[in-house]
Amino acid sequence: MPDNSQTQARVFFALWPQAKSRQALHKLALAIQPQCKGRVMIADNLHLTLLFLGEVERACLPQLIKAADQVSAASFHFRLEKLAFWRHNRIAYAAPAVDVPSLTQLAADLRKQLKAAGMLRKSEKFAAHVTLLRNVVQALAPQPITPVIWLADAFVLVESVSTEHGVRYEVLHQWPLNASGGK
Ligand code: 2AM
Repeated sequence: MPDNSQTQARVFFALWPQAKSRQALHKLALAIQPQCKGRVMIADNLHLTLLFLGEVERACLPQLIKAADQVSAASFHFRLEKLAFWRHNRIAYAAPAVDVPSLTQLAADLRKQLKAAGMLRKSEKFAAHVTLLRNVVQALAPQPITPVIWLADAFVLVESVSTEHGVRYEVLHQWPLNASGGK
């Protein structure tokens, strides 16, 4: 495969958990691994994707950042309360048990701003989840978990860099979500 990494970056927007939530999620992943098998995500890589873009020209990153600058939202808390599995991509994930309007709105706003800037070709429907394990062998029944409280006080633009040791995520830009939601 040609190496386009000089000119292209594989990017996505996400929320990154704070230490306490990250540790709780990682602990959960380790606890279920013996039953479902699969590869436990590195704790530092745990995140919730708001919008996956895929490969973009590096030259377009400033434009992307400018578009996301238009998003304005207040910080909010939400709870991850269930563990579930997707068979199509063999992942185990944690997710909210009910829709979180602030989270759905944030993902929708980002999509809207990027679309308006002509930076979005197509994107999948937003499904709030945090991938805990990949290559799951045995999907378990969906189940409630001890709620993991997450404070969303910033969102980030992240580059997914492939290395010989696996994927590394590099934060390219961060947008704080302020207490009031104003700019
Ligand atoms: P996943 O964890 O459910 O695979 C970086 O790959 C992040 O972008 C992951 O959170 C991944 O979700 C998400 N993502 C969404 N759509 C993707 C796609 N088409 N290819 C790769 N990752 C995607």
